[in-house]
Amino acid sequence: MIDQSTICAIATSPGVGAIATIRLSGENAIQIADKVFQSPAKNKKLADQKANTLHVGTLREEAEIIDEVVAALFRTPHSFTGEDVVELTCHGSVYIQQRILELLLKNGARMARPGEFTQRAFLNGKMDLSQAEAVADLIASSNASNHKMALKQMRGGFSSEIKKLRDQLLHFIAMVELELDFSEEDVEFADRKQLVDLTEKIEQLLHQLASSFKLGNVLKNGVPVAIVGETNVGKSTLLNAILNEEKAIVSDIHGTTRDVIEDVVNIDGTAFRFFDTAGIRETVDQIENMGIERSYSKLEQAEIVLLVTDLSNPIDLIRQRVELIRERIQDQKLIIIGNKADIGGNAKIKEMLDAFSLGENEDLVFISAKMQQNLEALIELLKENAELQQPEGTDVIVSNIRHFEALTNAHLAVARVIDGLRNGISGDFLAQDIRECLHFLGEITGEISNDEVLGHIFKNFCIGK
Ligand SMILES: Nc1nc2c(ncn2[C@@H]2O[C@H](COP(=O)(O)OP(=O)(O)OP(=O)(O)O)[C@@H](O)[C@H]2O)c(=O)[nH]1
Ligand SMILES: [Mg+2]
Repeated sequence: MIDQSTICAIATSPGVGAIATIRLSGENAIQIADKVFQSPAKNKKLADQKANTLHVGTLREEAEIIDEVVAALFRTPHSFTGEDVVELTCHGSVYIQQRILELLLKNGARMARPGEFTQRAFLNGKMDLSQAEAVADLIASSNASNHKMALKQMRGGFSSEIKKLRDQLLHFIAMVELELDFSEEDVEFADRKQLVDLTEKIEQLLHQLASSFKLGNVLKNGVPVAIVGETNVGKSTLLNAILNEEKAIVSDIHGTTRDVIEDVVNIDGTAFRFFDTAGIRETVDQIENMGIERSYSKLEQAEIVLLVTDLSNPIDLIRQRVELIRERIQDQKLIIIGNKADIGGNAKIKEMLDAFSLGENEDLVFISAKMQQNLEALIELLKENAELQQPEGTDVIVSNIRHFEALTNAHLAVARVIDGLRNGISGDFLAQDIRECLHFLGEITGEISNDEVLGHIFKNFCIGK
């Protein structure tokens, strides 16, 4: 049952602004607005006005004028929530915003819960679940690429493909189930050849979508960059220099950083997530060893590894450290950094250039993290290596972990269907596998959902959205 009560909330960001918007949605939205809104033309009521119109007027509590406002009027079903909606745009003082909210509450509205406007939009069929989730992503988007991705998803790019597949499968399950009803007669309504073709097509698409998640995750959370190396080489100094703040503790004591420290930086529209890790060395300290384990696991999860070395160390030691990390690198980009160039001197740089022949996926750069020298060269390398490859075959990118899990489950189920078809399993088993596949696909768009899942999704919204 959809809650019909009229809800209200400040929809613009909290605090003082030039203007602010208060949203009112529900069965009595227009009547409630009429109780407090007065047009300069006496007797003009919002209730008598056409949809999608703007009206200037005052908001009053009894005789007192609270503010001059613009009321935007939307009527069901043509509004964001699908209900009657009035948006009151007032002057942005916090006092005015609060007074208007109180006034609306007094006149019969109630405060909206986080995400309740979007939840109603979903429940009223204005958007499917993956689109509703994209609204949250869109609001949270902090750089050009995840803005684009969220916008595309909100406009339905992602779910329309899923829906199409699901409809085709629904057609087949109806046929297969019909066969079961006529099981004595040994008929085949569902053309097995066509079913094989369809499921193989679905399998391929699900595979592509699921594999786009790696990219989607990067777009949403930033390109993961691990800063690793020996103790005291200047990893934390480098993190601070990139972030331009004293985020991590720096000291000349070996083993200063014990746990992973992370932060996101936006560089020319691409988000990078940096992980400063515990320095790697032989130690009997249990806590430090746990930290070192984490350093290795961050290295494995990263797309780009910054291996920091200290130019004031003997070249043999540096080489040994580099080899240690190289062994752990799989397909990550490795950028070897000769740090402390300010005290290492040119002779050491030359020595290091001679000592390393770089692999295809490797680079070498010399900097001084402390003096902030040549950081631009490092940033350039980061940018070059963050150019993301769009997975082939689909321009849709999955960025939501819930979708990824449902896609993976659907993928497993469709693989079982294909297997079953190849081995000629009986119709009832086939139907069961198809049902399962349908279930997981439906979870993504919200055709199959439960209150727990919905509650979880919408509670992450902010109030007013
Ligand atoms: N001269 C010079 N000193 C540096 C540079 N970068 C870092 N240092 C110094 O090196 C010491 C260690 O720096 P940290 O950033 O704490 O090193 P770390 O790699 O994070 O060390 P652990 O956390 O112990 O693994 C500090 O005294 C820094 O001031 C540099 O570019 N030049
Ligand atoms: Mg450190």
